[in-house]
Amino acid sequence: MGSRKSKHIIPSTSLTDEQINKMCQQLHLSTEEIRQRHSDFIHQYPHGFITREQFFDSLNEVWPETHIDKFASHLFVTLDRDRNGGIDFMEYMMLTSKLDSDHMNVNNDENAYLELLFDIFDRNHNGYLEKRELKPLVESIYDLAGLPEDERHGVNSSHAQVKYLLNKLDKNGDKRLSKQEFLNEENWNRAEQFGGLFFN
Ligand SMILES: [Ca+2]
Ligand SMILES: [Ca+2]
Ligand SMILES: [Ca+2]
Repeated sequence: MGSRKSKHIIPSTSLTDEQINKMCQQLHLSTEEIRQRHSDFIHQYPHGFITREQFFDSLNEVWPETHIDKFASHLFVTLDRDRNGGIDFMEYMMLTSKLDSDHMNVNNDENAYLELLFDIFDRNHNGYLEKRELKPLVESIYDLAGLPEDERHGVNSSHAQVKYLLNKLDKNGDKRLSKQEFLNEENWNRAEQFGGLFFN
């Protein structure tokens, strides 16, 4: 047959023992729990993956009043590890493992939220958030917090907020944030002005 589009997703509705074992180890869940979640997942997504459109729709349900598109794009790219344009069960479980909640309501676990943000925005996967990665992070948080465009200037411009965050969180002064620096609760207490947007 002729050439296929590169973004061809092969429907997969079964789980191999190997996949189950891997998830048991990585996510600290029992085999039964994984099978149950898989069965729920397949019930909701009979082809075995979440399309980009479905993903955006479900986030829109969680945050109906906010502009989630940019954040959703970043999140989708992070989750779609094999870059095939769909989130399969294993990719999906990486998200739920970080957010132990059905609706991403993570107020009671700020660290999980921050860790997820770190992973999403560390786009080159080098273990640091650099300036150019912090800007989209700030913009996404503004979107999620519903900060109007016309209020994003002066001290609230993304440029100023990146500077502010680096000033508060970058403890060793290398102009980038390690995960440790980013997850440090004490640092965030000092960066309260911005942190309020995360946790309100
Ligand atoms: Ca995928
Ligand atoms: Ca990085
Ligand atoms: Ca640093």
